[in-house]
Amino acid sequence: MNHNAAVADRLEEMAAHLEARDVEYKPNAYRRAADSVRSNAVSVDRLHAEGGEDAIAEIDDVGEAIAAKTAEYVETGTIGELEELREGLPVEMDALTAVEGIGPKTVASLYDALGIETLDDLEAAAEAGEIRTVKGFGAKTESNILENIPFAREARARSLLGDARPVADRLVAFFESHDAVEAVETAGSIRRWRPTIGDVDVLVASEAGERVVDLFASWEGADSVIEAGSNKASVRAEGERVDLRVVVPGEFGAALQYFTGSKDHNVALRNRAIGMGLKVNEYGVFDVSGVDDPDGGQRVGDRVAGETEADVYDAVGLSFVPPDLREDRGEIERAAEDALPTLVETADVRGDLHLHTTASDGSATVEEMVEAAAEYGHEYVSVADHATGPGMVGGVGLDDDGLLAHADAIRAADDDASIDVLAGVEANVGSDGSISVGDDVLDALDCVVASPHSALDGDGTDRLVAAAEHPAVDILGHPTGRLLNQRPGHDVDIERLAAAAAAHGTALEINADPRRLDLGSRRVKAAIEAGATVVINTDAHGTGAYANARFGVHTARRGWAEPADVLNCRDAAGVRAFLG
Ligand code: DGT
Ligand code: CA
Ligand code: CA
Ligand code: ZN
Repeated sequence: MNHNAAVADRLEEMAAHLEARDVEYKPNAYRRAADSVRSNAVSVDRLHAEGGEDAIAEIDDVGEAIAAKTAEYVETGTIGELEELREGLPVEMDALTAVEGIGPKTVASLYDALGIETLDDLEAAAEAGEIRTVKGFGAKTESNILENIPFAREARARSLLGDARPVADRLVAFFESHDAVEAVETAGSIRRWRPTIGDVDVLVASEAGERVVDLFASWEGADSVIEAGSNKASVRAEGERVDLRVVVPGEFGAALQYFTGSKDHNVALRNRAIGMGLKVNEYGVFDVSGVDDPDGGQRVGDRVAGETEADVYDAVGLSFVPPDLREDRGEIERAAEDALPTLVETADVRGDLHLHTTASDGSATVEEMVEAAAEYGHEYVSVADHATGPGMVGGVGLDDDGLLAHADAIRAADDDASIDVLAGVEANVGSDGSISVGDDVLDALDCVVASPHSALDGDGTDRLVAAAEHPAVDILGHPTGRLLNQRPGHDVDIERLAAAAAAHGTALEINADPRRLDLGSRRVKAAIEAGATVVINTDAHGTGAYANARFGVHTARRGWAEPADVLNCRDAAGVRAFLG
């Protein structure tokens, strides 16, 4: 069993309940612990079995108290304190806080005043005009809530790539270690690295379908079996639905191509094949030019490909299309000309220009973050702690004097470090596009990230263009401000923004935090076509977060980015030249 996700979900729920009851500091500690537990490579179950609470407390950001609660969950399946909090506020916290504009404190107010426990309750109260009667709420808030409920409902049906991907990775590793399995690959949206995932698809090549299905059902990661047949099965694992299909090795390539999708990509591929007298399906590519009824069966005509995916693409006259590109955004035409981009890879990324430390809301010191970056393999980092300004709440963020003092500390750390350490900042972009840090301070820093943190609805183009044009701004951080499954963020005329960014030497961030992935891939593609440079930053708030770079890299790949389009694929000298 691996209960990391279950524990993380519960720690987050505890954070929300504590926040709802106005407890200070603890909520953030619980959230940081939740992040660390979720991404920890070793299961809390194994740590507990091998070393009890002490071993669990070795996880970053997990102190004694949280380790004890984690152990309690592993032993009993519940956390007593959470049960008490739930009794005091018996609401569907997750569902309600999924509505944009509703945080834990609002949930508590609405429960206390109107007894709202569920999304349905919330909707009914908003429709009946009851919410505006609660102190602190108005008609405008009420109509916003009503408007945002459908988005929240829809979002809850899909999980974040960052949550689903580790489950898929563990399952693939599990199958790789078994003799009955000749090959195993992810398929579907998880293989295409979509930012949200409906279900996790995994494909196995084997002559022994039933044995593989049995293995799957006995996998320690599986919490329950949803259905199981002779060559396919579905389980629930860490909250994700996982679909397995087993095919014979000779048809693995065709099946992998088919089940990777996307549907639109496959339709375009099949239509191209039909024009060539070929039929493509999950069993292979068939020459049906001499066949009277090509639809007369699944395996009609002469089979010309199917064992590998590359053969399938080759048979229809295409170069191999990386899964990230299979969204029917022009990749078939480009593959026909053998002119697909050479996509950026995780190994091409040489540094990170947006990370936080204990000087703002990070969980590690400058020295710890630098050491972890060096261990991860980075050649340089830029420390970009928050500046005060619009959107910074709870006293997070440094003022101008604080930033200058912090820059001195960062440069001192640079003197002792094996990698290049730049002194930076994450400044706030006001709703008018102004930057929340004095110009003289900006000029004294090596790398200025400017990000919007407030008023993130409506069209943000003017605001973002103004920030991109500011002479001291080097990077526009998480430009739209979207939070996946939570809020859509700004609309933006990406061509106009990209043109301004290109003209003023400002890079557009692909924020690799799996809750953001902002810019998203369509905008990345448009921005690059308009001549902009992008940068893949993790926005790390702890030492474990550098590994999130892969989510940003795949977002870049889905946006057709080559290494030359990505600022942090350059060496330190190249980056410094860009920063000017
Ligand atoms: P998801 O799970 O909603 O994030 O998205 P996918 O793309 O993983 O979709 P899923 O799990 O329903 O199916 C996996 C792949 O299998 C999909 O990308 C294409 C293929 N596929 C499944 N059902 C159909 C179908 O009815 N028609 C076609 N053309 N392809 C299908
Ligand atoms: Ca799927
Ligand atoms: Ca599926
Ligand atoms: Zn930010």
